[in-house]
Amino acid sequence: MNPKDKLDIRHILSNLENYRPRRRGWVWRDKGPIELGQFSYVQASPSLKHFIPLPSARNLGDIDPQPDATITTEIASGRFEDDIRRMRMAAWHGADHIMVIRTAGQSHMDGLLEGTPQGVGGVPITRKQVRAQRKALDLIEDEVGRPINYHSYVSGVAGPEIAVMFTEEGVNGAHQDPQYNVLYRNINMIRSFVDAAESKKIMAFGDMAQIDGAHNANATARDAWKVMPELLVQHAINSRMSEKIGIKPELICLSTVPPAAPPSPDLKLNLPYARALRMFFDAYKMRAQMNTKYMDSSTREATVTHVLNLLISRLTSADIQSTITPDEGRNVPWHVYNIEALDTAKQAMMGMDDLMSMLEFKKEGYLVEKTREIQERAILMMEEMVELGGYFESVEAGMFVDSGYYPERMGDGIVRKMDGGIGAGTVIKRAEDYLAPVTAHYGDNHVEIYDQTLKNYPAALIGGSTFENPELIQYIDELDEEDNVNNRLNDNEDYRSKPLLKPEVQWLGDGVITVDLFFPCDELTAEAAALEAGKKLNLSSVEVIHKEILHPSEGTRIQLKGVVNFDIDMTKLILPKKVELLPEEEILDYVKTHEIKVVAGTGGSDEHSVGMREILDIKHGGVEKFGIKYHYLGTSVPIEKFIDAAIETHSEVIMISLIISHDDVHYKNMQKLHDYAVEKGVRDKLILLAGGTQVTPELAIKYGMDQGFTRGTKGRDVASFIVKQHKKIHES
Ligand code: Z97
Repeated sequence: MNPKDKLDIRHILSNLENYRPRRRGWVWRDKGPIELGQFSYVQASPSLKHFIPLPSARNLGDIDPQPDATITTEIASGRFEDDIRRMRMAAWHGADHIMVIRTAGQSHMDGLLEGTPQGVGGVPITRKQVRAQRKALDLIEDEVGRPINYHSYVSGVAGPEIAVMFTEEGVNGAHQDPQYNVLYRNINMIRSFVDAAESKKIMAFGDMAQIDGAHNANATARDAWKVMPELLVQHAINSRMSEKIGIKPELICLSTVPPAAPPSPDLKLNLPYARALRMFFDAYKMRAQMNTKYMDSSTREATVTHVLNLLISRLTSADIQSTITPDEGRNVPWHVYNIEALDTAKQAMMGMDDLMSMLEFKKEGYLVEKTREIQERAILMMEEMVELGGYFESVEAGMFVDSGYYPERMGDGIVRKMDGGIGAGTVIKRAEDYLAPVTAHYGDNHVEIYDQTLKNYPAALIGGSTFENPELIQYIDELDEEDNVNNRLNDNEDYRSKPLLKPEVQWLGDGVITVDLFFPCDELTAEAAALEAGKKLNLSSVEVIHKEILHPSEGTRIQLKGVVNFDIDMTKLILPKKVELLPEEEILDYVKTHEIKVVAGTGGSDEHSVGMREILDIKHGGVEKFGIKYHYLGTSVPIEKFIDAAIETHSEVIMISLIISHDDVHYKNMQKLHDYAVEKGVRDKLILLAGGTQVTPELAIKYGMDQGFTRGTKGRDVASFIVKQHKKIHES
């Protein structure tokens, strides 16, 4: 794939019936110290072939250090074809674990779905959808130069069928936890555990990483921090079962969620819990994710909680770092928020690189005592379960997701009956001569009755199953004539094949935009005013997605979403010309023979000098590097002084830095500079340049400058312009 070309979804879909995945199994990142730019990193992984670095990397040689932990992004747009584009963006930002959330309630569907229907809150997981996404990821992993793990769910009444399909299609990881079925989907417990045994056996064969479902107790419990002992119990049940069935311990991942979030004392609650967990489950891997319970509609708040969670991940060495989109609380996870969450993880993790070489945990006191207390409570709970007769009896007794802090019990736990729930009574005992001639089958398959030598390979009786002979796989393209990807692609084809653009948050051509507003009034009035503003802006489907009271009467912030009804014709856009820079040698040669002097400083009452120094100093590749001499006037320099100093020092160039943009003071000062130069009769002899993060070059020119320079400017950009302009003045 060429980074300049869009990923062609029709190409992905073509000949899909014959596509075979390249590999089975999960891949961990290459880990180890790396040297990058001017820095050394310890908890790191090699850089990608193609990447988008953090914005500030601009000042650090555009490096993009990758953490050692696998980084997950969860995608849930409901249209798999749009998810694919998001996956590519996510991979460039550092995701190597793509979790596809499935459509609401797929757990209750008793069999495989086929085709590519649109989903709600996720995509219906089908063979065609999985194959298309794996094929796209195969291209994407080549592009970024790192394996990408593809992941979804092996839960619900179709668990074993899905596990088989995932193994056939090269899915690399899956959630599998029978307790999830029992507690949250009311699927019969006996059926769930039998299905889990079968599913886990298949996942072990496919070398898939398994993530458990304990995080759901955190999201469900009334006081999430009180279920800490129970979470240890849930992890123990699922991981031990998986290990006994044959999943390698290094592929058994505990889904850990910090049970609390600010304004609770976050670390005091979450750190002992994380420690308790890691000490008990040392042999397994930790997959850390955020607690969705505390994700409201503020992306800012979610991001801070995420960073605190990332601190715990670094303090306790998480193996997989999940990133839930910070807009999860609005239930509208859009492209940009996946990327924001990935960048948050990358930024925080690399910012905290090698933290534990500088710190150590106290050997006594609160952390040790609290950790032990949580562990003791978990063991007590296990003991009571054994006394009651086991897991099934304990669920019947409502021991799970009770809002008491065990052994305290509030009597509000989830109660399920052994003979109740979806699929009750569907498990039957295997007959004496039962045989399933398939690979990776759980339990006694009685193969020896048929062939003594094939105990570990019953599928040989039929010449191999689909795991060995993928040509036996039945590929079904579409079942629904209306609800399928072909129709969706035809509907928005204009945005693929014509030069048309529409703003988008998740689906091609969805036309959704968000508007950030502030109204100087109370919350109710502000909300109504925002909806009215949406109408006046000609938006349809207007909705308030977030509000924040800044003060009960002084003001409210509103975030609004709405749909626009226009297209943008790309052919009619006037694109700013890309400025061709002079080669460095040419600039150097010119300055050698033509002395160029600059007067520079930050103007008005502006004290921000860092950006300006970067453009001036040789150290940062500033204009000085090209032989240009400068006279630095300092900060908060009165505008007139620039002109007077230029006259005095016989300088032909003025570089004024203007960062403060409040009330457009930066443009007002540019105009003042120009006017004063005119007044002094020197305007045509001077090159006036203004720079600053809020400077728009076109506007700078409008306000009397020869050129404006904005964020991202390097010394060479300015030196190149000066030389070109100097030539013009002296040649004319
Ligand atoms: C996550 N952030 O990490 P259905 N099986 C398990 C699950 O946890 C889930 C499903 C199946 C979250 C994502 C919550 N998890 C969402 C162990 C859902 C989903 O919706 O019941 O069909 O399957 O996974």
